[in-house]
Amino acid sequence: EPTERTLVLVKPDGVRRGLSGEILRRIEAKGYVLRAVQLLDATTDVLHRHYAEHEGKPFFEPLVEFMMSGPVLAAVVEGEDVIKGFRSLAGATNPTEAAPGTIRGDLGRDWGLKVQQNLVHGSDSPESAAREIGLWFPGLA
Ligand code: DAT
Ligand code: MG
Repeated sequence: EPTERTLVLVKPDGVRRGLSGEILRRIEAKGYVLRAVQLLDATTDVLHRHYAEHEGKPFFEPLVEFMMSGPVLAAVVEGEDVIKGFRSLAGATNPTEAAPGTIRGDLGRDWGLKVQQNLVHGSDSPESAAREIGLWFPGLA
């Protein structure tokens, strides 16, 4: 079967804390390949589309605001079962509950804010990955 791709974001908290390199290191150490990487200021349009599934939830607007609080590192990551595998590397959504050994478990914490600053995003299905890669890397083959 063809190698799978996922969309990874290092969120503004991760970039701000200087953890982009550590997070990319873990991805590469696992054996996944970085196919495209860019640092950018996310627009409200891209973020509303990226998080469309959460529109209307109480944390939605604070989440979009947080995602615009600083640069985001976006990456297309390739590898066998990388969609599931990266979410496993990332750990549970809430950093307090994320297992040690995971990105969120080792490096994240609950900052007591309304939005969980959990360092990374990873696509949750092949459909999401295709949609999100098209959104963040419109020119990518
Ligand atoms: P994940 O990022 O693990 O896929 P998700 O898709 O359910 O989690 O939610 C997207 C982001 O929204 C998540 O990374 C942090 C934020 N979020 C989710 N649930 C939240 C909640 N109950 N309170 C505050 N922020 C939340
Ligand atoms: Mg999600």
